[in-house]
Amino acid sequence: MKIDIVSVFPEYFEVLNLSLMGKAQSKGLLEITAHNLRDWTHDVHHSVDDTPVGGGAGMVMKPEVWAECLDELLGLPTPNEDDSPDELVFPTSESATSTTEEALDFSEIHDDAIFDDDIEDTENAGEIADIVDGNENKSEAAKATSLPTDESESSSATPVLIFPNPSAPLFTQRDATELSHAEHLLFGCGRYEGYDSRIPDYYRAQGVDVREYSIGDYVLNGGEVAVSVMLEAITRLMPGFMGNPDSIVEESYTGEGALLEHRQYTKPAVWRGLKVPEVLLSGDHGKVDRFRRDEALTRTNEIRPDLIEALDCKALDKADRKT
Ligand code: 6GU
Repeated sequence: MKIDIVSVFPEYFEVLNLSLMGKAQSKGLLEITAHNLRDWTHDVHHSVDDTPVGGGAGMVMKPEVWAECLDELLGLPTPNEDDSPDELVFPTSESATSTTEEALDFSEIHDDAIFDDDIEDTENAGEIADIVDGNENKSEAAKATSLPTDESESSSATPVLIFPNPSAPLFTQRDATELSHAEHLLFGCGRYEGYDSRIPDYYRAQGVDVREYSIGDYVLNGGEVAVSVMLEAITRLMPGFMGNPDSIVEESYTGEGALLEHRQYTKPAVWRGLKVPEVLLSGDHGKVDRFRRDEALTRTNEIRPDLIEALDCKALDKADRKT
């Protein structure tokens, strides 16, 4: 798998030369290149950002520098700016004006919520009602934990272009599994308040498979750490990456019946007065499997009830139903 990463801090990715990722690179399984976005600037200050249109704090990464870089790495022609139409019409045409017909009455969701009067109703607001409805929520959670059916989806030679973005859908094990079959990934790390949203829009309009992902509900200073997280999740699923491929089969978040894993113990059987559960020493594999399965179910129910909600009934066995 070929991996290109663009960042204003390419040094961040030196850690990828360590451990299993480093080994995979020496084996020729992975070819990782970290590029400096500033190499595509032309001004003396090598500037990559500008103030946000519409006002607000912070800086936004400019589209021109990113586009020169991405055109080159994706092997796409850079259009002559003079020939560009005044307005490019995207397949998912987005107008800047808000539509009140589609707007949702947010009070249905949270009666006590306080909204900023300055913020206009959003265009897709109507869809939020469906999500809060619950059904959509479940299928999203189910999607997040189930394996993709079409594994060849992203294995074309054109890179899959991935932008870390705290305001994007969550990156899940399902995404990692799908992307582990890709031949070429290109990550674009944003900094500051993010990147101009027309960058992903433009490349989608060019037919590129563009993804935007968040790695969790918290804010980082930039996409670099998020890319490292996604890369580790993706590459360890590649055939030949792990010494023992069995170790990825039984893990949490894998497959239709995704549960948190049971607790783990090694020897000694008693350590500082704390005992390993008796059944694990019994040598009865049936009983051990049952114990671990029950523990996985009860722990998941306590810690991540959303995963239990998303469980496919078919993933439960008869004994599970009793617990
Ligand atoms: Cl992908 N980027 C940043 N900057 N913060 C994040 C994130 C990504 N995911 C969670 N927080």
